[in-house]
Amino acid sequence: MLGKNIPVKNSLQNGVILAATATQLPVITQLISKESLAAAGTEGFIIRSVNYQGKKIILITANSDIGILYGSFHFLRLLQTQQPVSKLEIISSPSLQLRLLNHWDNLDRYVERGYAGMSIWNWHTLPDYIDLRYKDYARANASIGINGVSLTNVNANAMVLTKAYLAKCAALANIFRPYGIKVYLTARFSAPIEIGNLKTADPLNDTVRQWWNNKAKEIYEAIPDFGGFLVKANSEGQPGPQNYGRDHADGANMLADAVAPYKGIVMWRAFVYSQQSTDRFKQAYEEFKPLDGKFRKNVLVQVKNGPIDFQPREPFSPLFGAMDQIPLMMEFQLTQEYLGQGTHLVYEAPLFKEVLEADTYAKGKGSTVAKVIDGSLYGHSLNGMAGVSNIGNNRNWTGHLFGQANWYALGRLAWNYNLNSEQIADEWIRQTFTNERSFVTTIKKIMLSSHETMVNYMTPLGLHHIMGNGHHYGPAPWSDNLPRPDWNPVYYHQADSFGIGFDRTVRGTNALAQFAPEIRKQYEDINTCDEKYLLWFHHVSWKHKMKSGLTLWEELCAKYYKAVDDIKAIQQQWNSLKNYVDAERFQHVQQLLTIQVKEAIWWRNACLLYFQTFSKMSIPDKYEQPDKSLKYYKSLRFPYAPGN
Ligand code: GCV
Repeated sequence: MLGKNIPVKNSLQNGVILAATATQLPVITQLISKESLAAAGTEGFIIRSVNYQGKKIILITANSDIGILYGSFHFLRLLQTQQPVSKLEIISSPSLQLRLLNHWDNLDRYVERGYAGMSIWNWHTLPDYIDLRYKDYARANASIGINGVSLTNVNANAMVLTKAYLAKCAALANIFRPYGIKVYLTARFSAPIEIGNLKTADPLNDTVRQWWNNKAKEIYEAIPDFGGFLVKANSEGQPGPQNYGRDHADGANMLADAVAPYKGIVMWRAFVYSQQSTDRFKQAYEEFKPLDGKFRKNVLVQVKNGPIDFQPREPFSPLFGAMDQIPLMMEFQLTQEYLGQGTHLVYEAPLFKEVLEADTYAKGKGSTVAKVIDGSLYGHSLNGMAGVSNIGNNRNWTGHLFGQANWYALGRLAWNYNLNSEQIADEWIRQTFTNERSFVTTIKKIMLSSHETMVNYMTPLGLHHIMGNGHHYGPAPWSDNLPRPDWNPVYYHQADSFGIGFDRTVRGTNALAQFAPEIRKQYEDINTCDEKYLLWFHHVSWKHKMKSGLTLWEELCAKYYKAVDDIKAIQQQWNSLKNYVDAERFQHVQQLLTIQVKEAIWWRNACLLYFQTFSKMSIPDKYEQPDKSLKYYKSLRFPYAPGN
C-alpha cells in the first residue's frame, strides 16, 4: 500500500500496481469518477487498469484502508486463480454489512461441536503471549471479507466479561483491528448475578440495567471498537429474560441500550424451543413473530437457516419473511455437527445457496431469503450473516482440509451472495491446490455433488434429526429415550406400519401455515411438494408412488444405495488425483474418504434395517444386502465422540 510520502512519479512503470485511497493519493480523483468511488462504499474497492502519466498501471483504490486491503486480496485472488489482469474494471462492495464467524469456543479451550482440535484462543497465555496464529487467522479472514468474530460459545460463560478476560479479548482485538475485524462477545444473561453479585438478572430491574451499562462502558474502555453482544437466551438451559417473566425483546433491548452509546449492536438468537408447542418446527416463529416491532434499532435477530437445527437439508426457517420490523441475520453452521462432523467431505456452499435463493413470497414472487437478510426487502440498513466456526488449533485449521472450503464459502457469500457454488469452489481449489485444469474440474465435481450425496446417505427425501443422541454422531433413528420427545429421532420420522414422515400439513401440526400461502400451497399437496422435502411435511405411505414410478420404500432404498455408490465414486476420483497433490494432503483426504464411505454404508444399513421393521418390505435383491444386523447397529456406543 502506498503511503502519502512515497514518490509515485519516479517509481511508475508499465504494469505497476498502485494501491491507495484518494486521500493518500489525490490524483485518484482524476482517474476514478465520484460515482465509482461512491459505488465502492465504505468497505468496497475498485480495481481498474488505467493510463497514468503515459503508463498503463493497475490501480487498486477504495474509500478506506480496509477497502484497499480487501481490494489487494481480491487482486491476489485474480493472480492466484490465473484470471486475466490486463483490462480490469472491477467495483466490488459487500452484500452484507456484518460478516461474522461465531466461535463456539469455551474458556477451557474445548470447542462445542468442534472437530478441529482445541480452541485457537489460548486464554491462559493471553494477553501477554500473542500466538502468531492469531494474526494468520485475522489475515485469512480479511482475505475473504470476514469483518467480525464472536470469540466464545453462545452457551456462554460470564467470566469472559470479567476484567481479566476483557484484557485478553482486547489483546485479540488489537491484532484483528488492522484487518478490519471487530470482536463481539457472548453475553450470559445471568452475568449480573454470577460476576456482579446481584440477586437478579431481570432486564427491567434498574440495578441490573445499570450493571450492564457499566459493563458496556468497561468493555469499550478496553476495546474501543467492540462490536457488541451475541446472545443465546432461554434455550437449552441458558438463562434469559423469561426466567423473570419478561420476553426476548425486553432482554435484547436492555443489552442494546447498554451498547447503543458506543454504536454497538446485539445479535439475539432465535434458536429457542419451548416445551409448549405441538411441533419443534414451529417454536422459534411462535416466540419471535409476536415480538416483531418491539426491538431496539441496534438489535438483529439471528436465525438459523432452517426451523430445526442445521440438518443435512432443511426448508428455510419460516421466520425469514415473517418479521418485517427487525433485521434478521442469517446463521449458518460451518462446523459439521450433523454433516459428517470432522471426517466427511461436504462442501456447504450449495446448502447456503439453496437457502439464500429460496423464495419466501413475503412481498410477492422474488422475495428471496437473501433479500430478507440484506435488508432490501423491508428497508433495513443493518444486516448480516454469521457462520458457526469450524476452526480449531489443528495444523490445517479445520481438521478436514475441505472444511476450509466452507469457511471460504461463508466469507465469499457474505461478501457477494450472488456468487455461485461453482465459482466459489473454483476459486478455492485453485488457491488451495493448483490451477491444473483436469484437477480443478474433478475436484469441483466432487465438491459440488458432495452435499447432495451426504443428504442422501443420511436423511434422504426430507428425513431429519435421526442421528445419535448427544454427540449427534452416526445414525440412531430408533432412539427414543431422551426426556423431551422433540429431542428424539422417533419424534421426527414418525415411522409406523402405514408409512413415514412428519405431517406438518393442516391435517397434522399445520406448521406449513407459518409460510406464505404460495409455499404452503406447494408443500401442502403431496403431489406438488418437492420430494426433497416430502418427509419434512407429510406422513407418507410406504406404497406411495413417487415421481420416479417407484414406491416410497423402493425410492428410499434407491436413494440410500445410490448415495453410497456416489461417495465411492468420489473416493475413486480422489484416488485418481494422486499425482496432483502432495503426499501429505493426498493421504489425509484419502484416509478420511475411507471413513466417509464406511460411515455412509453404516447410515444406509442402519436406517434401512430399522425402517424395514415398519415397512415390512424387503430391500430389493439387486442391492448388496446389509452385512450386519439391526441389533448390531443399535448396540454401537460412542461415549467419547468429539464436540458434545
Ligand atoms: C451451542 C444445537 C447444538 C448445540 C448448540 C445449539 C445452539 O443444539 O447441538 O451444541 O449449542 O445447537 O445453536 O445453540
